[in-house]
Amino acid sequence: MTQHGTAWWKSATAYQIYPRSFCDSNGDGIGDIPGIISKLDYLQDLGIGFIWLSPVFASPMVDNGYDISDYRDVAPEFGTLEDLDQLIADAKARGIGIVLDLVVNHTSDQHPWFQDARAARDAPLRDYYIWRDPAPDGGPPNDLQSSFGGPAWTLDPQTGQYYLHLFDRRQPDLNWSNHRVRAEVHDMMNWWYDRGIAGFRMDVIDVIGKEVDRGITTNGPHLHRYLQDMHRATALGRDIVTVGEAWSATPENALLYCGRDRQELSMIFQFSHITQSWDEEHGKWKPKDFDLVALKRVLNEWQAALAHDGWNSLFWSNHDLPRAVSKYGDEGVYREVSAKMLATVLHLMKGTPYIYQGEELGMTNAGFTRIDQYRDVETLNFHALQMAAGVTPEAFLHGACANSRDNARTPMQWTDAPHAGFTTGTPWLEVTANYPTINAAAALADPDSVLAHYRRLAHLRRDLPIIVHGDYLPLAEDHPQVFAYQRRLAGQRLLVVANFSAAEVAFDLPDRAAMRGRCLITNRAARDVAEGRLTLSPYEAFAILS
Ligand code: TEU
Ligand code: CA
Repeated sequence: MTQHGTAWWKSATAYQIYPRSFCDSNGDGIGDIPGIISKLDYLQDLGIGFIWLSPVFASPMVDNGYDISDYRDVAPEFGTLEDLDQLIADAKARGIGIVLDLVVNHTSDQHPWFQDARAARDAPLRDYYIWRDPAPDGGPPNDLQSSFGGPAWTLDPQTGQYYLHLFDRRQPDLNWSNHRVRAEVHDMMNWWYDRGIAGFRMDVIDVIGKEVDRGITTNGPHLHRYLQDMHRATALGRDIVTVGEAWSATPENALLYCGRDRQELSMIFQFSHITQSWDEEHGKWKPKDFDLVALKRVLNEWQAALAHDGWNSLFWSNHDLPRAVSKYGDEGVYREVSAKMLATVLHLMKGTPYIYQGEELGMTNAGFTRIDQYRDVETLNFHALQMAAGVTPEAFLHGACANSRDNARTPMQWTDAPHAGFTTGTPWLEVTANYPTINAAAALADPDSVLAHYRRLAHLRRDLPIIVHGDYLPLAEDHPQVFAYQRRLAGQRLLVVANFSAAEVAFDLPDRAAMRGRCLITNRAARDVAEGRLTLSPYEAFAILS
């Protein structure tokens, strides 16, 4: 095993916290850092190795903190810098690292840099952002579109030029081709590293190398040079983890980000298993069922691409996506068993698994059916655009109910008390109605809960090198209901079989995969033998080790 092979973040289970919705300590309806500190015992008991904390920095909160106005301070609704230092220290004392969210493709329009830049064409920091003259007809310089709908350019009347924003107009893009911008980011990252954080998750990092005049945003010509410069200036000599959000990444270019000789990132979040179930034309706003064969193909391709170099990050959900059990499992009678099945399949693959807060309880989509229940800027922007384009409110809400980002942002369900024990005040976003049954207190009291299953998986990963380092061999790739694979390390073998359907399924295990051993984990009756024709219960999943 090489040094690279034994990095601490490979045997860790990660946990993502969306601070606004995790735990409110002071009754203002907004989750905060003292609230997170009060739940560290819960997270330690779950067995996690690091927390990815969505942004807690000063922000006008247009995009819940993904619009930062001061990279070196904490938003008052989340607490103080001292609270964050305390969180870093208290987590470290429990063997948990804190990974902060690096949102540097753009700032808030309230950031002092943008305030300076927009004041005049010759402002000292003008070139920190991306400005272009209007097209001859006065319109935007080109037809680049914002991820949140509409043109990616907004005219700033003060100076008569357009500025670029790949997200909301209140999130202007930084000009990464300016070396002063890059140096500012590096300084800021080192300032945080010196405070003891364990790493950074890097927001939309695949767009920083853009060349807007050629219409290139993702995977631009300068991307990897910037990432290598960043690594050299900040990460070198530190034992940290970095994970880049890269919607455009493919198995073909993945190693450019995370290959061992690249000196760029530890791993990336790739999204091809997510987007394969999006509508080709209307994206996520027109819900489509996922196809298990396609899903397996994509995940298996990523396993193959990073089999000997690089590293996968494994996730079903995050703060931008629907709840895992709602999307890939069953919200009804099989909720718990299907949530455990999904966890089993994901956590026993090769890579670092990420649990999104509440997933370990089998939390479900919000399922809001009225537009006034939504708070997410992306949902509200698209709603306005689609209404203007003549889409019916029902059609839009049908899509939002399945895929709006607010589905995963409802408050964490701690207890069966009012507002799920998240707050004593009024939560900023409605609590999901099922909290009296789905909550952490109930899960902690039940040895068979989804939570207990996640805890087992995290502990197995810590104890068994085959889960971390074993080779991955896909099985039954064309089976329409079953996800199965084998892991191998030295003389050991691990078999994982999962039924992705609510029906009983007959599954002929290939002879080469037949197993007799020890049942490591299951959501049904224990099996220690698997050979020949297996009859799998609805959503059954098991793993056998020999
Ligand atoms: O997300 C990137 C991004 O492209 C998403 O907006 C995505 O297109 C959409 O949500 C898919 O459902 C990152 C953050 O994770 C997100 O929360 C931010 O809003 C966005 O960047 C801008 O910072
Ligand atoms: Ca609060």
